[in-house]
Amino acid sequence: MADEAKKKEILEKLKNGVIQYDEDACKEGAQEALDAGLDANEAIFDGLVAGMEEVGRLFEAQEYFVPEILMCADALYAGLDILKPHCGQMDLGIKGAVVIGTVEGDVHDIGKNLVKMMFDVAGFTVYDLGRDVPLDNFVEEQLRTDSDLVCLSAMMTTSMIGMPKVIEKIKAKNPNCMIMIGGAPTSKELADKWGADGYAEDASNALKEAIKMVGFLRKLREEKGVQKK
Ligand code: B12
Repeated sequence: MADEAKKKEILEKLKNGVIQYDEDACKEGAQEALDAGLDANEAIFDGLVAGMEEVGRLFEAQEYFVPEILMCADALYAGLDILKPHCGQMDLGIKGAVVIGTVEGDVHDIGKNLVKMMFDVAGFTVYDLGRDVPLDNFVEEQLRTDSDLVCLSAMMTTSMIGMPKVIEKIKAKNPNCMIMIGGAPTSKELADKWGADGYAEDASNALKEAIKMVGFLRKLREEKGVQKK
């Protein structure tokens, strides 16, 4: 385990690597984190993601524009590629199947990919539709895979309005599947209003929520004596 000063230095390197869109610094920082025995999850969220939070502030202050942010995202992904395989598997007792994607009109996928990563780490089966996903594809993929959950991500107020449409269609076709939404403009209030079964503000809470939801579904199926396909 890294000492506190070394740990702080590595997390700063990862954070600044994203802010300064320096892919090499992110790759180096990621490798240093692993070599120093830092928890990969911590390096991702307290290093790389903390950097992207600052990038968001720079964008709002109009100091950064889309080209810079694209390079920041590339730098984040360069570090993530190295750290992700080292996020230890967890056995939390429940493993579900999830369809996940970012809704139509929205290409933001960093948050969605972090949520997916948490599901992978917990041993869930994940069907990732990617980003800018046509709304009907969520419905079709849920029916094809008979997944327990569908997770919808949106990062823009203009794209999140697709969510209630998907929720309505899935509920009409398969009321036995649960839907969770997330992404910066969404909220628990919107989830309730749109008839989603869950909401989480970040990736680790998304996993906690998902485990509760899958547990609930399993219990319900047992009570009704329903077999999953
Ligand atoms: C990176 C970024 C981009 C990158 C995306 C790269 C990529 N591969 O994702 C690029 C440059 C492509 C981009 C483009 C645009 N962007 Co942009 N972008 C951002 C930025 C700076 C960071 C987003 C991010 O990755 N955050 C880090 C991750 C880790 O956080 P997160 O996404 O919130 O995810 C966490 C939670 O929300 C949650 N979560 C996420 N999904 C889900 C799903 C479920 C089911 C659950 C439970 C939880 C969950 O868990 C995640 C991890 O903990 C934000 C600013 C901000 N403050 O958010 C703007 C922002 C989202 N973008 C914005 C805009 C306007 C645009 C553009 C229209 C700009 C333009 N003029 O072209 C385009 C849109 C293109 C499109 N059609 O989608 C606005 C949206 C405003 C709004 N409210 O509608 C923001 C908020 C900036 C701003 N303040 O104006 N952007």
